[in-house]
Amino acid sequence: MSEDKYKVIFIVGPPGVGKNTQCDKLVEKYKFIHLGAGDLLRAEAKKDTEDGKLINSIISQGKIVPVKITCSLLKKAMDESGKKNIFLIDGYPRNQDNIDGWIEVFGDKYQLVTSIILGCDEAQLEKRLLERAKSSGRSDDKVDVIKNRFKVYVEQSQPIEAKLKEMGPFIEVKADGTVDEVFNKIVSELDQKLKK
Ligand code: UP5
Ligand code: MG
Repeated sequence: MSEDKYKVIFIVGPPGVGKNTQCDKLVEKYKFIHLGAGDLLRAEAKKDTEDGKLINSIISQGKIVPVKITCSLLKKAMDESGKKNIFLIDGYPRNQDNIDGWIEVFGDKYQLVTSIILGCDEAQLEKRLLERAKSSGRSDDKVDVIKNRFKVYVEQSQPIEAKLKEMGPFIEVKADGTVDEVFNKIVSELDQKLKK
């Protein structure tokens, strides 16, 4: 692995599939640096700035924020934390624009260790999100916005999973078991990728 490159794992999948949940466990085990694209955007949305207002409005409709904003937040967070370990980037990329913007910013200065692609059927995910909605306080955890997030996932995010598979190694896991079952499946494949 070249030391001057950003080492990256992308973890993607539909709303509620367990990206944050699995990232918490992966960080505990491997000490990766977790960067949730949605978390960074939600933090930025709290600011009383033009970008903040735009992000707020886009997230509350379940649409995708322009890549310039998301990618610069990711790059800033990566540079602030140094290249001490692999960056676990959660919920990004989610459309072709996100991939193009990433390549524009990072060019050949990154190494894609692997993508982790999670999947699960919508009915189960909707149940999880509606349960979480009772306490999450997220503006997008509402029935109609959840439906739009799924629609955006199917129309824009799912199609670019094929691109991720072309960009580097990948792990594909059906995330419909318990949290630990899903984690164990990821770990068994991830350990192989990290050995290479
Ligand atoms: N849970 C988790 N795993 C479980 C399991 N195996 N069995 C049973 N329950 C399980 O989990 C969701 C809920 O399910 C939790 O209550 C959990 O306990 C339970 P979580 O780990 O939070 O799932 P996650 O996949 O992280 O779901 P999230 O809702 O965060 O996914 P989204 O992709 O919708 O959200 P994200 O924060 O990534 O993005 C939000 C919005 O930001 C997007 O809609 C978009 O508007 C914007 N955005 C961009 O525009 N660009 C980006 O690059 C990123 C985000
Ligand atoms: Mg999440």
